[in-house]
Amino acid sequence: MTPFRNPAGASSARDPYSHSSYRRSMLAFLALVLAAGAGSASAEIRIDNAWARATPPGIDRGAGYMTLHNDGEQTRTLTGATADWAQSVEIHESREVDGQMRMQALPEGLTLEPGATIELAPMGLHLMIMGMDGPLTQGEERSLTLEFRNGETRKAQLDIRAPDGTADQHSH
Ligand SMILES: [Cu+2]
Repeated sequence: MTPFRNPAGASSARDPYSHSSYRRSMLAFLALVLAAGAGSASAEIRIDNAWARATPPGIDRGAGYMTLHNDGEQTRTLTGATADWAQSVEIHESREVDGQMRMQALPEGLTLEPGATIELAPMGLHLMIMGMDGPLTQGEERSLTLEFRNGETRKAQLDIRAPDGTADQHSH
């Protein structure tokens, strides 16, 4: 006879729980969608021809080279890299100043506009790898994790080539 006697009480006992549970599952779903979105977005950065020169014993620095393509529609900024076999990795640029090659860090990172291709190569842009735990040996592969400003990361496999790099450099 009085089914609606206390509708507010009944609903307040039940709704907050089911509502928050719904919200929680929606948030979890959204998090999954966002995570999947970030994953596919990172595939828009393409890495080709990643390599480094072999290094002599006793030298704890090396330089990583590669070609980066931004196949996506958003600007990406490479801010640096990490490796579990080195203390730090910085983005550097070599340039000739008064007849001498000088290296300069690029703390602002390296910006890749949509559609851009940037080549990191000897005598120019490179990843300066510092505090290596041992020499780079020809024929091995070393993994670097590239870091982008939006939080994305990409793995690059450096192909370790002959110390003089001649096998891979064409004169030009
Ligand atoms: Cu350098």
